[in-house]
Amino acid sequence: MRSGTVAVIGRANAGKSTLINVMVGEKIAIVSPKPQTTRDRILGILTREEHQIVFVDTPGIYRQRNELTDRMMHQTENTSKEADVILFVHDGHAGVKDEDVALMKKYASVGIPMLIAYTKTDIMPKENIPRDAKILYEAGIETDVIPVSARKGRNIRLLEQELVKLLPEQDKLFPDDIVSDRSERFMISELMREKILLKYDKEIPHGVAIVVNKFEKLDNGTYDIDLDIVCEKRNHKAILIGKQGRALKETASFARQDMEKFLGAKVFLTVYVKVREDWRDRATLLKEFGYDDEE
Ligand SMILES: Nc1nc2c(ncn2[C@@H]2O[C@H](COP(=O)(O)OP(=O)(O)OP(=O)(O)O)[C@@H](O)[C@H]2O)c(=O)[nH]1
Ligand SMILES: [Mg+2]
Repeated sequence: MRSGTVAVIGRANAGKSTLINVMVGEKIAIVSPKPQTTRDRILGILTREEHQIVFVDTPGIYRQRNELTDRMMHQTENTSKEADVILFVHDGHAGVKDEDVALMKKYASVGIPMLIAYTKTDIMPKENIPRDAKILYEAGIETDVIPVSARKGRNIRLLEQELVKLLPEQDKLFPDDIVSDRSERFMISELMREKILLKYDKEIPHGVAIVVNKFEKLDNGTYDIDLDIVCEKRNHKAILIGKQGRALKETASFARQDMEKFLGAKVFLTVYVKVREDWRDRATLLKEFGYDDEE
């Protein structure tokens, strides 16, 4: 059978995590309209009788510089060198800029087979697809470009077939029933972060880390979860909590509903907001919050 790893690379907010969730058929990574939603490398595993694709979701390429984003970019770089295939995800509805061409060329020259998924075709004029394909071709990009829409499920199977053709002949890397390498505890903290990304202006979520202090399944099947939302500034804490705690209550309730869906059980959720100034630039705190440099 064919099986192997596919590094999913692209600019922040291109639609990488959404595409992986749709291809795997389960939510393995959180999604939001803000850049830098994904902070870690996350595996999403698609197993069929005839093949297995191990998608490696990566933090999107983005300018902002701090110790956290440096680590994120480091992970993306390493992932792109170790995979069997690179799937470069491009946000089609944003057009094609010189920087896009430069990035595509960079990854095409790594020496690993590559495909370009030109996504979000559901929110752009159809005629842009051949126009942009021509721009890419004329700019010297020889990689195959597959127009897709994760939201509408367009060309998803075609993309799967094309990826499989590029994978090596080998046994499965993971057992059939595993869809991700991440724990329930990790997903819980990510779901909390996703709701903050959706609810607040990006300055706040970019400075937020989630620390799960307690994750316990009780005898009656319900979960007792206790977590901290760590933010960078006192005024962010005030905004997160809101008047009489209303904002926090709302965000927590929104997160809890998703956690219950994910765990298939009732959840008791306790949330605190804490301040740790400049944690994104402090190595010990990054480690404490789970943003470890594995290499
Ligand atoms: N209309 C439309 N929107 C999409 C599609 N795919 C993703 N999106 C939206 O694009 C935004 C970004 O999606 P993500 O999947 O979080 O993007 P990402 O590339 O993983 O972003 P980072 O993790 O920040 O690098 C979200 O608001 C998605 O709902 C698509 O096919 N069509
Ligand atoms: Mg992502």
